[in-house]
Amino acid sequence: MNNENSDFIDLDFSHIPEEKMIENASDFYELMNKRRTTRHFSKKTVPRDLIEMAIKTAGTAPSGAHLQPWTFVAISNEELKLKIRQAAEEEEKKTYSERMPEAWAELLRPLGTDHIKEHITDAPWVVVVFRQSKRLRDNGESSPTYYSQESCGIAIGLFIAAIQNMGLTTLTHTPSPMKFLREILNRPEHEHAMLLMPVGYPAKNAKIPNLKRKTLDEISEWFS
Ligand code: IYR
Repeated sequence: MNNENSDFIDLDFSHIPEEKMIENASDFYELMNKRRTTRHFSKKTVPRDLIEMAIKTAGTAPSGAHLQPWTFVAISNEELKLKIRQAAEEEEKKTYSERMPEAWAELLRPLGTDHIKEHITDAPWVVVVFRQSKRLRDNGESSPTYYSQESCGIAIGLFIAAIQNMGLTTLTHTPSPMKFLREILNRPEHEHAMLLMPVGYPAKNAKIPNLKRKTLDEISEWFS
């Protein structure tokens, strides 16, 4: 291994007995299998500390060349949430009524989605993830980042798991196109909004579509 230019330290790794691994794995699966996406959020407030922990957890994700090409923007300000909702609904109205081909629309009908985005103003927090397509060097010039889509995707997965683990819920909303988020949230040109996640408690009578997940057999192939 070429580590001439590197600073290496010992890996801190705890070995767990196999029975305990199985128990942990099963508990974690049960927790994640309970996760569902609801569009119905309560207005009950959530302490900022919890959102900070979820963002810190997301920030532990591996990333291309360890560039950590993400910015998480957390919003609880009511006026700003309303501004974002109005801009998202304006775009989504065009998407649902004009831009969405029938092959796409037919899949969304059973999920009950539409251009009305109450969750953006109902949820106490909205977290917008920006992907950094470039990095700014110390000399002020910019260079590319690598695998930023993959890196941000992994970080978002960890964020969702952290939210589930702390007993809250979130929704992965993709208003399209989402350029308006960069403008409203005042982010630089090289940052691209990837996903908007309302975070909070589900509403009392929150509903979800009656969906089934694919089985292990359906999602895997094995060569052993
Ligand atoms: N971006 C829209 C439409 C939408 C697209 C897919 I694919 C979904 O699974 C759900 C919604 C929206 O967020 O409503």
